[in-house]
Amino acid sequence: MSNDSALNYTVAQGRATSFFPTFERKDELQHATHFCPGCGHGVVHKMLARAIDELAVQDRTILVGPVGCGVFTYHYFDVGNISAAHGRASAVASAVKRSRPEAIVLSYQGDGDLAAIGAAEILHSANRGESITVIFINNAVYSMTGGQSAPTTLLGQKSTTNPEGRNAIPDGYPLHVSELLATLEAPVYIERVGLGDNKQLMAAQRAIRRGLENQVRGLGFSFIEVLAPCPTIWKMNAVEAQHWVRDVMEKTFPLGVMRDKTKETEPRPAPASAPALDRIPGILGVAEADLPTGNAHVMEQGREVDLEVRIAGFGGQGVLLLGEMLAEAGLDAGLEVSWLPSYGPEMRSGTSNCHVRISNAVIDSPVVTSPGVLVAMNEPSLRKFDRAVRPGGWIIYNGEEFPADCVRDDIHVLALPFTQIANDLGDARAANMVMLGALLQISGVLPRESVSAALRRLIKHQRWVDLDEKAIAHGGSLAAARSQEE
Ligand SMILES: Cc1ncc(C[n+]2csc(CCOP(=O)(O)OP(=O)(O)O)c2C)c(N)n1
Repeated sequence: MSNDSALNYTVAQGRATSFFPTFERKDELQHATHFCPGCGHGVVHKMLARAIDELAVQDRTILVGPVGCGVFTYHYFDVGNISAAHGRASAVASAVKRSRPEAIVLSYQGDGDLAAIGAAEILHSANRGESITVIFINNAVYSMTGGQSAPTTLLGQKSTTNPEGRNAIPDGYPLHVSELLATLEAPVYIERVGLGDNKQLMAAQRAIRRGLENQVRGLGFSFIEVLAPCPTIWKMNAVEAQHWVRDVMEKTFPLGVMRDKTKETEPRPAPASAPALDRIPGILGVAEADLPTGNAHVMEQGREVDLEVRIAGFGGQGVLLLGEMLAEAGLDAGLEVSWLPSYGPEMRSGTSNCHVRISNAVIDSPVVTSPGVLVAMNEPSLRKFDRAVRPGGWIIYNGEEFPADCVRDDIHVLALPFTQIANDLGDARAANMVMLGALLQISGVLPRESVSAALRRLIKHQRWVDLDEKAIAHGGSLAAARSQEE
């Protein structure tokens, strides 16, 4: 190990402590990373790990990883790891930093992730001056998906989506993210570095360390853009790709410090903690009694409630409203609830489903994988989810006949032509409410008053309120009759 005080960095041999000793992704690859030879990600990973070690912040570092070739940060860094949805890493990092001000929070992102789908997130995170450190890997392409154009693709550079090369008209110019962010007032430190030769590598290590150091000092937003080789997609060998960074990329993206306010910036105060719940009516300027979720019909104490429901059907059948009604009624009853909608891509007639949980304990996850009750509004939805229903559970199915190959002997089934029944009551569109009535009867967890209150809150037209009340009551009696048959 040697120490060069003039450059103020340490050349360390061996594995950084903040790397895991092995990569647990594939048995035969414990000794190797998933990166291609010469990939800039691997180099930056090493620099980042070294900076974390040198600043002794491994125990309090939280790394938010991207979608892209950098997606596996959690396989390598022995720190707190979070995977963000594509483009959202800086927004996730902002939230993490606000709730854990003592943590060193890093957002690690590629140019597709940060400059394309995540352009809004990075712009606003920077503009808010969030006290996070962003490492931006600019390799001028979408690598993970096979080399499509990125916002940073150079003029003339070929890609799978632009085989003749990028043209300013109609493709626009390479996006200079560092320069763009440097027009904002809040960022404290912005630097673009490269991995094009040894001199650049040393400057990159220094910049990454500074980015972290700024956060250790409690300063605001730090951003380090790294021009990084991607030999595989660029169709070069590792040495050619490194030289391309230095000789070609750098001409479009000049290296250097674009912003340095670290000397004159005071540490940012930690964010105020969220107000106590009992202060919220005062802040909103309303009397507690007027709050919309008044828990008006609180269930009797001590009764265990744990209802997990999956509701599925075509868009337009009122699947989401059924779930919302259930959750709203649960809220009214003073219970913990979650409602998680899942839409198909089509506006109408696509599939749609939602997850609802109602419990008197805190809900850990809104995802319902093994429902106690499945409400299937059509056959495809039944076939999609029937096997997931837990033993002893119920399927409420909208159909005259329950398909023979879906029959199970460890669950209960209520199969009725609910659309026809609703039509006879006045409108086929109330089928969801007839099914809700059956579900309420079967589960028996929610007071009638809570259901009425939810109905009145969610449905605006009196004609529908009246019809839905009738439909819910009718669904309840159909289910009660079915239970007596059992
Ligand atoms: C919402 C969403 N859209 C698109 C994709 C497909 N996708 C995966 S990675 C990627 C681009 C990654 O490019 P970049 O951020 O430059 O990272 P690199 O692989 O080059 O390191 C895309 C478009 C996705 N996973 N999710």
